[in-house]
Amino acid sequence: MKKAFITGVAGQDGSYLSEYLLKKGYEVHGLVRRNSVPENQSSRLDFINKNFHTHYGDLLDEGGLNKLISELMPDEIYNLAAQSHVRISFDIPQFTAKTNAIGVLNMLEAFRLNAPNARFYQASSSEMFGISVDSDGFQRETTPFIPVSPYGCAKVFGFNISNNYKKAYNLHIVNGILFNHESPRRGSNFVTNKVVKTAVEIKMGLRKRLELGNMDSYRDWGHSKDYVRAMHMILNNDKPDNYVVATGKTFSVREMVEYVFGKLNLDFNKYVFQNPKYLRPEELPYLKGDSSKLRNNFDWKPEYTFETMLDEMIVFWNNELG
Ligand code: G4F
Repeated sequence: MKKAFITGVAGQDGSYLSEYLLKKGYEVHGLVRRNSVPENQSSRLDFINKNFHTHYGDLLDEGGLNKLISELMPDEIYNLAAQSHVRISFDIPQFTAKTNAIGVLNMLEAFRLNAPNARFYQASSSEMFGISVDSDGFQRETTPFIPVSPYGCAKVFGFNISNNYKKAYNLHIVNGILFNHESPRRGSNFVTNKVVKTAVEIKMGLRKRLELGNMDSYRDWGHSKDYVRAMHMILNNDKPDNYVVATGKTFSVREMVEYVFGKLNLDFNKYVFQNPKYLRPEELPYLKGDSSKLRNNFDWKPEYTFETMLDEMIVFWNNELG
């Protein structure tokens, strides 16, 4: 039985990845940051079975990471934990940099010193590209990074240090450069789930308005379930390498809002307003990923479309709130 260790296990991707690996027969161990509201730690983990175990810890607690990895001796390590909200990274830049940059280094050291024969997946992000776009309108593995947020800057460090460790110490380390990915399990302060949840509340008469920031940015939105499959494939290839994971299609926030409200037979112009508090000091205006490298090397393509992903989220909130 293969053993996986996942940091950020209580998050959207951590929970879907755990389910995916448990189905494949893995023993799964997850790192959970202690929170005073226990439901916040376990709400996405209700699939718990006998091969699933959680451990308290934090990416900034090197001693704890060393202890856990030396005790567990996992075959696969997925470093998904992060301060994952881009706008909030402007409010807490030092904490974001510590967690998303030094936290990666702490994990790499715990892995290198205790379980160097394991394989290590680093959750890198399309936010690293920032304002950089190739002339054909795509971002890909060779596109330079020009990050525009403390989050993006810290993720670039995580990407660079993991590549450095791979070469310097001959370790099996891979990066998935994931574009935005959503699901009913997405935190409701990210734009897709905020829009879907609030639109359903408006439809039910529970709310009157939706306040957003910039509606003119474009994102390449996929589904988290499709993307955790890619994580596993990338890590299990014998040649460690870095891959973009994306749908190759881009939509503006406004188009996404229009689709969701339209599905609920609502005219979004009547309900959606801009609130400057949701604007960012610097915005990433446009993302569209070219995942040809991944698609040419592996049997991967997304099962969800932009529309089926949002439809699933609408059904979820209708059931949850209904
Ligand atoms: O949903 P978002 O907060 O996602 P963002 O900033 O693109 O970051 C996500 O994707 C990254 C991958 O590129 C990940 F690395 C990162 O961890 C995270 O998962 O915002 C999407 C867009 C932005 O342009 C934002 O300005 O929606 C715009 N937006 C407009 N109004 C809003 C809002 N975003 C949020 N969160 N809340 C709003 O009210």
